[in-house]
Amino acid sequence: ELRNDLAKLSSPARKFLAGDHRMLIGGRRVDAESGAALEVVDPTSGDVLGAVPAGDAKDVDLAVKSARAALESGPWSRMKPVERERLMLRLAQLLEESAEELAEIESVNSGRTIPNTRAFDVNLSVDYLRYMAGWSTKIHGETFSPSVPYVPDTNFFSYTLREPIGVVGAITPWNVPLGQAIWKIAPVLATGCTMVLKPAEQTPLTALRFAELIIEAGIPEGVVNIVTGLGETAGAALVDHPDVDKIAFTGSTEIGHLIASRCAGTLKRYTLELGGKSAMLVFPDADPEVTIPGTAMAIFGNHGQNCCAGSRLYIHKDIFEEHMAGVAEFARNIRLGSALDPQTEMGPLVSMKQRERVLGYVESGVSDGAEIVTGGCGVTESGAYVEPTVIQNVRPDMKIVQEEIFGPVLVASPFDDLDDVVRQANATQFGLGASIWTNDLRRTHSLIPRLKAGTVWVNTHNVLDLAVPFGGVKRSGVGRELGEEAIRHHTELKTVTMPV
Ligand code: TXE
Repeated sequence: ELRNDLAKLSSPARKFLAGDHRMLIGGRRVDAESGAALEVVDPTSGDVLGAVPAGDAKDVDLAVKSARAALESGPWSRMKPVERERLMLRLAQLLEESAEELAEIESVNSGRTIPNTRAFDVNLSVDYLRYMAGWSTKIHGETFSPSVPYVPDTNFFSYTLREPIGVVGAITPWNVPLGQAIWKIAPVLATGCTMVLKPAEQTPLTALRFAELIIEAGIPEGVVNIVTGLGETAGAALVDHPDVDKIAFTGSTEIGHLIASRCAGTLKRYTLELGGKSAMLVFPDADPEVTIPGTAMAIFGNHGQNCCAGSRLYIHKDIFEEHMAGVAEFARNIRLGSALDPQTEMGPLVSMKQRERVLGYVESGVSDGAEIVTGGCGVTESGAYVEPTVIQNVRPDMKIVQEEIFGPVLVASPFDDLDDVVRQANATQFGLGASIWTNDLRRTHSLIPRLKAGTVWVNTHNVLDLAVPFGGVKRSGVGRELGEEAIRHHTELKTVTMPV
């Protein structure tokens, strides 16, 4: 079944999809000032699911003003951390109670299966709201005993305060839509900041449903504002707005560059979580029962639409054929289908545009002389499906080895020499993740410092822990999300000094 049967949805999800969708500004559900709207599409069929407001600079300005007011004079600014914690726990509870509805809406809009959206957009988000709620009451500065006083003969006492960074502009992508939004919302709430969220134009629906839960939880008006719209209008207006203190962005490296340069104008703070081309190094001593499904799922999980997807596979030459045969068989056995079909293991990509982009990369690989081992095609005329694809005979300079494809496409090569494979693993502009598959501890420890990546996994890949920092080096990003690092990136230090 390659189309979604929307009649099978639960009645809350059907009701939401059939209703009008509005943005959230200053605690009110509103249309765009211009009255313009954007269509939202079901990628399994290309059918239009509905429309959302096409917000622009005017709406962004209203939203930033309401975030500023909430930061400086609303009840939010006077609230004790323990009260923020209570509101966040209430929000987590409401999300948990609406889990099925939100997972269904997300699946229909993004093409990903229900087990996937339930796990990564809903359950993980519930956990993250709870985890971050705990941080609300644990944010603190440091004290300094007088040590190197600048003025002779006087002692000074100094301490630091960790204060909210201010109004945060968050811009999120479509690969894990609600999950990405809540990665941005939770630290804002924990630190007492306020925000304007601009979700990806392809997948805005769950953020708008979540807006209703934000109101229901009793989060004061203006603390979280959600403006839907295009990147070049609503997104750019948020980045350029003089009254936004920080941009938290997840998306392409290209737009990340643009945002960094625009933020320079007002010296806004920014964190960027950008693209990746994560390498996986497989050694002969590792257990094939672990490495074959492990490396295959590292790329095919979430249809390859993961920033840290294991998209380059380097296999020791002694096990190259065996490992490739296993991965190719795994790929061929993945059941493609519509997101709502319980038999489906992989749904469509997010859009036909993304499908064309991914298939374009496959074609470029073939014309550069690479060989398709399995897959390589689209599946239907109107659905955004791409077969799980494995490619070999690649050279390090090929586009398919250098650029992020963001689809179910794996490029594989054999290696012999350790120094050479480390050089190849590091030889892209990206540095988000890498994984080492071996049972040799000495080799593991010697390789970890040599891999230029924000995360190195050992005998696993793509595993995230909400308490553990996540982010990239090189052009994969700036700063870290999750864990205590997210708190640091949403606060500013204030130093206080007095004579004693
Ligand atoms: O990303 P964009 P796209 C990569 C992946 C994918 C490629 C293109 O390789 O194939 O990017 O995807 C907003 N000012 N990743 O085009 O454009 C946009 O509206 C401000 C990796 O969808 O970066 C959306 O909300 N904002 C990645 C968000 O940026 C702008 C996840 C991401 O869109 C803007 C997504 C502008 N000028 C794509 N232009 C990851 N790291 O996981 C666009 N946006």
